[in-house]
Amino acid sequence: MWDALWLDTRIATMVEGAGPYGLIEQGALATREGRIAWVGEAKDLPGNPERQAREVHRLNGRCITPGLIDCHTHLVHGGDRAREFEMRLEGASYEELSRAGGGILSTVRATREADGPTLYAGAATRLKALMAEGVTTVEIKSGYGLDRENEMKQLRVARKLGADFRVSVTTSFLGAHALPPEFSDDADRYIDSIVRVQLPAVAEAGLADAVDAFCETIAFTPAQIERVFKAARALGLPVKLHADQLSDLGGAELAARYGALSADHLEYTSEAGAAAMAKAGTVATLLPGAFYCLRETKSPPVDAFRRHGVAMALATDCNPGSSPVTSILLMLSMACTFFRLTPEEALAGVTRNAARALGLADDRGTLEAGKRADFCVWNIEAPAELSYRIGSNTLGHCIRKGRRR
Ligand code: DI6
Ligand code: FE
Repeated sequence: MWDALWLDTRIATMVEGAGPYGLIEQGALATREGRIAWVGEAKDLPGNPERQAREVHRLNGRCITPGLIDCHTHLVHGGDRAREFEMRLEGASYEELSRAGGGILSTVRATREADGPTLYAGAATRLKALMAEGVTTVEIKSGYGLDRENEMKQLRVARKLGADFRVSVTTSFLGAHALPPEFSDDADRYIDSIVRVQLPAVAEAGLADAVDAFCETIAFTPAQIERVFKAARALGLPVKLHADQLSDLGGAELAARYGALSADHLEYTSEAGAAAMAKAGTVATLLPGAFYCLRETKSPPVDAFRRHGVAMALATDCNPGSSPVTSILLMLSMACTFFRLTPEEALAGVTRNAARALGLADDRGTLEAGKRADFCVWNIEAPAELSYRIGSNTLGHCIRKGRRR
């Protein structure tokens, strides 16, 4: 006996190689104990639906997709950067503001000043906005504390959000995000503190599921990041990288060399970088919100990713500086319009490939028997509408671990 069965629905399973969207036109999906027990054509159901499940839901042809996964956010942070937004409109560049001690460091000041409950309240508001559009799994980075105590404060808030809300939270330790002022220009000494002090404490407390870093002229060099990645590897933690966002420092190649789950941004990634990522199975996470806010004109090399077979994920990069975005659906639209992704690629980017970018592909990201019963019921008839519409939230409701949220 199944716990519940959904009928009269078009199911975008997003299973790779199963045709466009892995679509099942007259679909049926059954759950048991929080997992998908059966999914397929309704006509192939093994018996009378009403006798097979305790509850039967008929959806009138509405679409089901996997629960959406936002695989790159900086959701937990203090303050905002609305003033910086005004300054950028008056002509200052993101890099200039950063070099003048604004940018990431202004959020570091605000995050250090904020206590846990304050950080929690701000992040909870943003999390609810993501959940309202069908997000069932979200990654949250640290990176605005930049010392042991404050990085751990951010990560604890992220864990608490995952415990309190009906959403799965994965965390990434991003100590190598910016150089904090107390290390005045001695980046190598700061990297020492990451590998000797911050990372061991974070790992010991079980606060990080992955380790991330920012490889950029305004952040850290590949050599510095290698030290962080080696330390992560020694602790058994997978790595990710903010790579090639503003310039090509070989970030994609660096991420690939360390078998990174994902390399993110990638506007300036070369063909060789794409090839290296393909070989390593590193996912390309595209962040159209940051591209849009920084008025970037160089698109990530989507054609090269396709040719080499690099899986592409999409995320909000929700952060107070370069991407104050809390709409995952808007990212689908922007990825199609700015980067020329197909609506199918865009949806794969927030489901199957986002799961891969978090190392969760065995458990989530597609609708298949055995995977977690996280899915969305949409008030749409065709999955392309998720990318096509702008500013309309067509979510009907969301099922997480088999239960309506
Ligand atoms: N790239 C980003 O998009 C965020 N961090 C990073 O390395 C932006 C962070 C910020 O501006 O606060
Ligand atoms: Fe980011």
